[in-house]
Amino acid sequence: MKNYKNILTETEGAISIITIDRPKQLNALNKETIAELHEAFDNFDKDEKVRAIIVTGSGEKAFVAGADIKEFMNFDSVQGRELAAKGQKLLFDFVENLNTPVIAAINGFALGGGLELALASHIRMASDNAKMGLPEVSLGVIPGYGGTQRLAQIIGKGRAMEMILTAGMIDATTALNYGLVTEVVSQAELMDAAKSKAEKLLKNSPKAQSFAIKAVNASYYKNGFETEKDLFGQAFATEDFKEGTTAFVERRRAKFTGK
Ligand code: DAK
Repeated sequence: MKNYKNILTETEGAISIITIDRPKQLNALNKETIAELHEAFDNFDKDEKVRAIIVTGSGEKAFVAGADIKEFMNFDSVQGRELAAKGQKLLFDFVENLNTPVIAAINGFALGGGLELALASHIRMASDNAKMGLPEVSLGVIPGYGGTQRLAQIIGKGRAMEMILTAGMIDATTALNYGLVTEVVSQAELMDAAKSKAEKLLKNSPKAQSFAIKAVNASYYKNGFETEKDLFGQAFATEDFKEGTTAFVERRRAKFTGK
């Protein structure tokens, strides 16, 4: 297992965990951390034994308190654009379109780029002390890592507009009511709850899951119905499809290989 400077990685069975580990800076995302996250997500995604990835933050206070303000505060518009484009490509769009399902275990503040990382993940759950928001306009910028798009997609335009324009934070109960997270538990229970959510993913076809992720995402970028049809067609050519349908007919549990 590779040693990183700003993140910790571990694998338990088929579940890998990435922990952003800059607790003194409330796990703020600087360029180096984004590059390390890219590498870790990419490596786990390419490892056929890894079937679910949990991303969380170190310590009891924060998931991620945003992009590292100290790093981008002196950037000009060219550097700002470059930062946004690079960050999107390496981390946010990258995670959203990963083949392996990603669960964000939001264990405290998820602000700015931190909430945007959670929004790019496929499943979000939170501890009851979590606070979420996009405070960018309070810093004179706008969310630059897809937050204006993905927050509205997930909780609706009205609520997203209010959160973004007020730069305010919502608590875990409100996030649950908004559908921003699907489960809230105590902080002590969060990782076990995330692992048990991950376990539920393991019995299904990884190939079909990766197609489903692409099909769900497609409607937000281009004609999702066409993409769904393409991927639906492609799924018919997989071994998992054969195994899944055969197991159904034979009344046994499917043994998927991801092929
Ligand atoms: N960046 C760097 N350091 C941070 C940080 C951040 N985002 N958030 C916290 N820290 C650091 C603090 O500076 C402090 O460091 P020391 O002073 O001890 O050295 C340490 O973490 C502990 O923070 P506090 O002392 O502030 O702790 P409190 O409990 O008092 O407050 C807090 C917790 C989460 C409410 C507070 O830390 C806070 O408001 N943090 C900032 C939240 C925020 O505004 N985050 C940034 C969102 S904006 C862009 C693309 C993307 C973005 C921007 C530009 N371009 C393409 C240009 C994205 C921007 C964002 O993410």
